[in-house]
Amino acid sequence: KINIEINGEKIIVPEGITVLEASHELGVKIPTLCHLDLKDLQLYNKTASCRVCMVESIDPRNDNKRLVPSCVTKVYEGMVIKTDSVNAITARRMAVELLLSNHPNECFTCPKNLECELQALAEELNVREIRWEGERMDYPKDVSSDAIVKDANKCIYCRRCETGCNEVQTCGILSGIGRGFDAFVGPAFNMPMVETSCTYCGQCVQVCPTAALTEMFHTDKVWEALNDPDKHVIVQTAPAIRVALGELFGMEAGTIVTGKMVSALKRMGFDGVFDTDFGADLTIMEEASELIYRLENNKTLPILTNCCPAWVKFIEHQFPELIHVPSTCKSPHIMFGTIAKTYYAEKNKLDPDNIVVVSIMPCIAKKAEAKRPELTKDEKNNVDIVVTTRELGAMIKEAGIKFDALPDSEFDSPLGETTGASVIFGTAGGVIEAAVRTAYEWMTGEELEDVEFEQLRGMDGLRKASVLIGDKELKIGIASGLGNARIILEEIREGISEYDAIEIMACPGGCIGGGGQPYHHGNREVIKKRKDAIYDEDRRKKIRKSHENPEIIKLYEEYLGKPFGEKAHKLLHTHFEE
Ligand code: HC0
Ligand code: SF4
Repeated sequence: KINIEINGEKIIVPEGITVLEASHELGVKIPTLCHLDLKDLQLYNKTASCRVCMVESIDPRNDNKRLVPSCVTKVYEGMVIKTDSVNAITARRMAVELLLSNHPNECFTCPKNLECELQALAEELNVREIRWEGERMDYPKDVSSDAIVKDANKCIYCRRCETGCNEVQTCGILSGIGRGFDAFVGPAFNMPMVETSCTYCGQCVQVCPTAALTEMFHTDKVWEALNDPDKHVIVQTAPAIRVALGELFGMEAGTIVTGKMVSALKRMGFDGVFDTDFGADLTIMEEASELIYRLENNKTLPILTNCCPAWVKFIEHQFPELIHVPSTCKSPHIMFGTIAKTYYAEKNKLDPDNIVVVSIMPCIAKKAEAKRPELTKDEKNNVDIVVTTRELGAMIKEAGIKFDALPDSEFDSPLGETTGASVIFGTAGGVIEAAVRTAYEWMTGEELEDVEFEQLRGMDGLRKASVLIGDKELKIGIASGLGNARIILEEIREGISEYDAIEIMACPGGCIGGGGQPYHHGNREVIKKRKDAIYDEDRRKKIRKSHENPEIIKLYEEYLGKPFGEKAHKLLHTHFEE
C-alpha cells in the first residue's frame, strides 16, 4: 500500500494501480475515451491514444508538474495528483477539441446521435468552440457488406475496434491505416469489408465510441412492409432482446420487458408477433436428435452448435477443413422463417410470397446470414428483414410509443409458444443446457427433475463441464468470443479434443453481448445483469424443456413427422457452402 494525494485528499491505495484506478477509489471521475477495461469480455484497450484522461501530476520531491495520461500512469509513494487544475481541465478539453476539428459536423443525423461517447465528452468537458477549423478527412462510406457500415471519417483512432477484433475475436480484420492526418482504422489496403474475412460479429461496432462502425440500417424496409396492404408481416424476437431492449428506454440492464416488447410490436402493426424461442425449441428437437444419432452411430464428435452465424463464418474462413463438424441444423430464426413460410402459411391459407418475416436480433451477423446462398437458392429467402435491438428501439421511438407505459401482452400462437429451455439460448452455455435437458430424457427415458445445470453456467469465456446422462458422461465445452472458439477448434484440428459436444457463440457472453444490442459503453456490469435476467425468465416459465412445448409437438404431429426425419431434414437442416 502507498500514500498518495488526489485533489488535496490523502488516500492509501494498492501499489501498482494507475492514477485512473486510484481516482475511482476516491470517487473522482476522470473522463476516458479510448480506454476499456472489461474483464468479463476479456477486452482491455490501453493504448492511451486519445489523451482525454490527462491529469496533472506533481512530484513532491521537486515540485515538478507534468501532464500525464491517467489510464497508464502508475501511482508512486507520495505522488500528488490534480484532476481539477486549470492545466488538467484545459488539456482534456483541448484533446476533445482537436478530435472534433477533424470530425464531421453531423450530430443531428448521425446514427450515434445521443449515444456517441465523443459527443458526450464535448458536453461533459464544456467544449463550446472548435478553434482549429480546417481540412477534414473525406473517405467514402463502406456499405459493401449490407451488414456493417464503416465511415472512416468518424474514426478517432482510439483502436478499441482493433483490440476487439484482433485480441478478443482473433479475426485480424482491423488495423491502423495511413499516417498522420489521414490515419484511420480499417481492413488491410482499405479493402471493402465484404472482401475481408469479417464475420460480422459486430464486436467492433459494440465498442466503437463514435459512428465509425455501425450496423447497416434496415428499419425503412420494415416500415415499407408494414404499410403494404398486400403483405402479411410477422415478426420474431430473439431470446436476448427481452433483457436488453429496456435499456434504450432508460431502464436498468437486465430489466425483463418481454410483455412490453410484444405490446410495442403489436402497436406497430405486425400481423403476428412471434418468438424466435419457438425456433430455438425446434432447433433443440433436431440438434438433440443429431447429437444422439452421432453418439449412437460413432459419427463425427464433438458436435458443434452452429446457430451463431458469425461463428459459422469464422470456421469457414479460419478452419475450412473442419466444416463437416458443426451440426447441420439451421439456426433458430432461420428455422422459424422456414416454418412461417410453409406450415404457418398453409395453416392460415396464406401465399408464402406475401409473407414478410422480420427478425429482431441482438446480432449484426444475422443480417448477412439471412442472405446466405444456401439458405436462399432453392426457396424464397426464409427471413426477409433483420433488424437489431437498437433498430427496434429506434422504431418504437419513431412510432411515438411510450414504451415504459405499455401494458404487457402475450406472443401470438402458435409460433409464440415457448419454453424456459429456449430463452436460455440468449446467454453463453444456454444452447447446450437446453440440448442436455432434452437429450437426458430421450437417452435415459427418465424424467429430469432438476433442469438447472449450474456447471454449464458462468461468465468465463471458455468453460468445460461434464454431465452424467445415465451411465454416459457427456463432456461439454462452451466458448464465447471467437478467440476462445479458436482454442477449441485448434484442439479438434490436432485431434486432442476431449469433448462430445461444444457450444460456440461469437460474442463474449453469448447473444446478450451481441453487436446489435444496446451499447454497453464499457460498463462491465451490463452483460452480467442481462445474463441473470435470462435465467430468471427461464425460472418463470411453466414448461422448461423444448420437447414438452405443446405447439412443437403439434408441429411434428401435423406437419414434420419425426424429429431428424426426412421432412425435417429437408426443411430444417443445411450444408454450408462457401
Ligand atoms: Fe441468439 Fe439464436 S440465441 S443466435 O444467441 O441459437 O442473435 O438472442 O436469436 O437464431 O434462438 C442471436 C439470441 C438468437 C438464433 C436463437 C440461436
Ligand atoms: Fe472484426 Fe467482428 Fe468487426 Fe468483423 S465484425 S471487423 S470480425 S470485430
